[in-house]
Amino acid sequence: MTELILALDVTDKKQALKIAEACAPHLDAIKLGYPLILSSGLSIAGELEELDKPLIADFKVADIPNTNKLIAEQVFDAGFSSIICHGFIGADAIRACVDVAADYGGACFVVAEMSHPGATAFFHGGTAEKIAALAVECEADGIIAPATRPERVTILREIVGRRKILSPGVGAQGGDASTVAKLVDGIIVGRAIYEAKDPVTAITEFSAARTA
Ligand code: O7E
Repeated sequence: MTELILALDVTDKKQALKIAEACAPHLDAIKLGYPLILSSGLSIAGELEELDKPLIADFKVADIPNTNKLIAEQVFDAGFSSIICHGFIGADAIRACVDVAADYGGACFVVAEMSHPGATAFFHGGTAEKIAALAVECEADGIIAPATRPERVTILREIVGRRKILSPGVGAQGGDASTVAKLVDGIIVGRAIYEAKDPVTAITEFSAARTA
């Protein structure tokens, strides 16, 4: 079954913890990124650990290998089980994240193509395909590919084979959950869940789409 991952981009810590607690039983993982971590601190990961759900650190790491290594160590020390890095940074910088993830028994996902309209300016024309191939070469656990462009996910799937594809862009950005769920290993949903009047009901709808 395709995993359902909540993008917890809520900047009020209390609100974030409340939503996470209500939603956790219906989720496969929770993704935290700059919005919540900059407002609440990295220690929010420790507070979410008791929900017993894998935590994905979405810092889209994109620095030199040594800096990436230092960032990844902080992330895994804080209790995350996965890290996301950009792919355009090249093999050595990706490997720095992959290696730290492996040392901690965690996972590293590489952004191959982004979901927003402006992403086509740089990711199209062969770049996303190159990044996907690089992710495989670097033995990353998987890639990030856009739910807003299922036809691109299909192309990237041919490159990464059985490696995982996690896909953001469902809901608020227009991606259709049932279409993309057939193509990927995990859909990432943010606003359509955390801004819903009843987030748990919203999750139920996305869960149903996964099996449709
Ligand atoms: O549009 P939403 O509210 O459903 O949120 C989508 C989340 O996925 C949000 O955290 C955003 O930063 C992230 N995301 C994209 O929307 N598009 C991308 O191309 C990549 C990501 C992302 O999460 O990258 C790493 C997984």
